[in-house]
Amino acid sequence: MSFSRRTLLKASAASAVLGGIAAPFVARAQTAEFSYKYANNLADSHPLNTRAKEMAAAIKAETKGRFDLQIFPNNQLGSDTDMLSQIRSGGIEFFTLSGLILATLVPAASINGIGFAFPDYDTVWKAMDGDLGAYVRGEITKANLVVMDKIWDNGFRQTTSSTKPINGPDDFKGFKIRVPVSPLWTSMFKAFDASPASINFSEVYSALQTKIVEGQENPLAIISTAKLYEVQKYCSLTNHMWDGFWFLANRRAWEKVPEDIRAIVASNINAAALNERVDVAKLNATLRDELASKGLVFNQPDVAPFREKLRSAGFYSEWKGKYGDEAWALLEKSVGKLS
Ligand code: X2X
Repeated sequence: MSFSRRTLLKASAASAVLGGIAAPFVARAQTAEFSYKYANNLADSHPLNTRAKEMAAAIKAETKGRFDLQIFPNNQLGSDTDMLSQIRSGGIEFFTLSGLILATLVPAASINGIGFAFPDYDTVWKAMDGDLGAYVRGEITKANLVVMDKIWDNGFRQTTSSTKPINGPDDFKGFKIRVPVSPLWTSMFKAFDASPASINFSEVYSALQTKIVEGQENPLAIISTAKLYEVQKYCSLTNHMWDGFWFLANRRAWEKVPEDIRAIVASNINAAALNERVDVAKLNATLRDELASKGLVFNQPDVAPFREKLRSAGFYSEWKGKYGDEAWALLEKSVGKLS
């Protein structure tokens, strides 16, 4: 037994004897009543993690130290695939995951990622804070996970490459592109006749560096914070989908927490999501110049031919069939007719 552990045991033995004098202070300084892990796949410098740190401090203060949220950024606890199984088993208590990847468990959760569906952020937040988001959260709840009300922003996704810019759908033909582990992503790039490879984000930098793939697609905030510009040459502003992170909790762990503390935790998480959305939108709007100065070559293709290619490949009708009429109607109510 180590010295410090022995000392601690002595202190707690003393606390049992002394009742309420000096020892309770020792006990409280050691551990919070709830020490919960929150894991994610993003760099420490991404606004999701900056806001999460702020949120964890607020939760600690408002619960008077009873709830300690420990953040594990940057795939420290494994890939998205690993973390999804850990949140289900209770190995981690909280996890933010793209709805498109969550769709490996909850098929409806990828619906916001349908290619070229959302024209802008106003439409995104109206849908995700409205009926469409409520529908998806209902499906997530049925899969026995807890999900917070507000989805966090990942952003509109752009395409990067080490070989060539993407000017139109034909440039995707045979293009070796990394996509996250998600049926919708694979289906969409197959519809472009690209050659998509499912790779967890934890492996993306090295997959690009070693040229296992030519390109990948992500919002500018990630291209910047994960330093993907170091291993990519071109950035084509394809804006091909909007992606967000659902803030998930393990149900058993969540239900163990008394309701008053749960309310504090949930309201701080949802408030942080709203702040993070502002940060990410700002970054995605301003990073182009900064990334260009680091050597990325930008182009802005017309999106109409990409959309037409997806339509003629049967992409929209295929996915309408998969999601079903109810979900598809909610999507089209927000974004207009797609198929
Ligand atoms: O894996 C990705 O590309 C990322 C970081 O954007 C997601 O989590 C979907």
